[in-house]
Amino acid sequence: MSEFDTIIRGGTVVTASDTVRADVGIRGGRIVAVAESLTGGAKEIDASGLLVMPGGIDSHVHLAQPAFGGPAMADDFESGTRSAIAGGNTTVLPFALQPRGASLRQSVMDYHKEAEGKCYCDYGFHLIISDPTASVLGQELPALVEDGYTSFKVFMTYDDLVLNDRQLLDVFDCARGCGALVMVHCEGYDAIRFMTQKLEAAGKTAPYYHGTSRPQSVEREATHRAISHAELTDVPIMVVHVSGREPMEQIRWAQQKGLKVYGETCPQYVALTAEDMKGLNMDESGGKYVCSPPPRDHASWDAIWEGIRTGVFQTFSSDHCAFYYEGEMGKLNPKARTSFRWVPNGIPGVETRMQILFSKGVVEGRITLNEFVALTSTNHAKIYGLYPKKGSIAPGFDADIVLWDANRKETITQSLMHHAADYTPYEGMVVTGWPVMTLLRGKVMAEDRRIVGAPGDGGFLKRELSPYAVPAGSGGAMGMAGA
Ligand code: DUC
Ligand code: ZN
Ligand code: ZN
Repeated sequence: MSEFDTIIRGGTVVTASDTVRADVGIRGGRIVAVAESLTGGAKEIDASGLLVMPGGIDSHVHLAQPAFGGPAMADDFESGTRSAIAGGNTTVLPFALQPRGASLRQSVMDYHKEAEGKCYCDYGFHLIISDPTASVLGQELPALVEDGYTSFKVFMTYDDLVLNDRQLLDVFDCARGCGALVMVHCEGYDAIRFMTQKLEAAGKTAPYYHGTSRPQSVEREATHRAISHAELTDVPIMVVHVSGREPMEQIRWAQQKGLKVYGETCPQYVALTAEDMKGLNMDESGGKYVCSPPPRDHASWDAIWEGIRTGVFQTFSSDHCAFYYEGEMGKLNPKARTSFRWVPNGIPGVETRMQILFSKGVVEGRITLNEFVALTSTNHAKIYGLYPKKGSIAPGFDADIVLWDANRKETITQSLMHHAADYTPYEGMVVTGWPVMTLLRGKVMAEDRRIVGAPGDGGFLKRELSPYAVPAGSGGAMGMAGA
C-alpha cells in the first residue's frame, strides 16, 4: 500500500509565512507531509514551475439569496461554487438571510436545503440578521452560534435589512455575549434615501447616479458610527467591502486606538471606477457595474492599496453577488430602466478575485506572495473559525490546494467564466497569474478550466468561535470587562 494517496511534486509551496521548494504528501484528504522529496504516492501531480498555495477562501459571497432590492440572484449554490472552484477557491462563506418576521433557525435550514448536495467546494454560512427580536437575540442566535454559525452580518441600509442604532447595539451586545464576529455593511440609510430622492427629482436616474447617491462621506459616517457602537459595547467588528480612503481611514483610526476593528476590501475597489457605471452614453449598460458601496476612482484604488499594504485590511473577498444583465430577471429589468434605485446591487467576482489580486498586487509589486496567501486564504480561515483546518499547507490541514501558474497571461472574458451570470464586469482585463488545478480535500476538482469534480463534493463546515471575536476587554462604556 502506498504511503500517500497523492504527492504534489516539484512545486514551490507558498504559505502566509514561507516560500519553499517542497513536495506535498496527501492521505485521506489531508496534508500529511511537506518535505524536500517524498516518494510512495499512489498518484503524482507534477507541479514543477508552479506555485502550490492554500485554496482560496472567499469569506464574502452571496448565493441563492433574494435580491438586494430586485430580482433573484443568478448564482445558486451549484453555479456559484463551480465558479469558485474554477477560480482556485476551495471554501466559500455565503450568507443565510433572515427575512423580517421569519425565524432565523428556519432561514438557516432553508439555505441548507438549497446548498445540500450541490456544492463543488466547502461552505459555511454567515447569518444576516434583519429582525433582531427578543427571541432571536435571546435564544436563536446563541444556539446557532453554538451550532457553528459563528459570524453574523448586519446592514445599515436597504429597506428590508436596515437596522437602527438601537438594534445594531443589541446585536453587537448579543455577539459579545456569544463570542460571534459581526460583519457590518456601513452605508447610511437616510443619507442614501435623501440623495436618491434629490437625484430622481432632478431626472438623474441613470445607473451612474447610483454612485452619486452614496458617496464616500455616506460610507465614512456609517463606518464611524459602527465603530463607535462597537467601542461602546466592546465588541470586535469586521467592516466589509470598504471602497476608498475615507472609510479606510476610519478603520485605521480605530485600530490605532486599540479597538478590534477589522477591514475587508474587494477587487471592484482596485479594478473598477464610477466611470464604468456610465456605460455607453450614460445608458443602462452602466448597470452592469452597480454594486454597493459603489466603485470610486483611481485615488481610491491608491488608498485601498495603502490599506492593504499597511495591514488595515485583513481580507480580500469578492463580495460575489451575481445578477443577470439581460432579461426580465436582469439588472436591465423594466423597473430598473426607470431609475438606478431599482438596479439590483451586486456583481459577479468569485472566479476572478485571486487573479486580480495576484496580478495587480504580486506581479505589479505591491504585495508579497505570502501576503497574497494571507489576504486570499489564511486570514479568512483565522478570522472565521476555520483555522487550523483550512488556510495553510502543513501537516494536519485539509488538502485544499491550488496550483498556480504565476506567469500565465489571460484576458478575463465571459466565455472563460463558470458562473451563471451572462457577463463579467472584468471583461477585457488582462491578468498575469492563473489557477491551473484546484484540489478539494485531496480530490482534483478543476483542471485547466475544466471542472472534473462533482456537485456534492463540497460539504458544510461547522465553524469554531473566532479568536478575533474575543472582546478587547475594556468592557465598553458599561465597564463590563470580564463580564
Ligand atoms: N452588500 C453586499 O454585501 N453585497 C452586495 C450588495 C450589498 O449591498
Ligand atoms: Zn454589504
Ligand atoms: Zn456582500
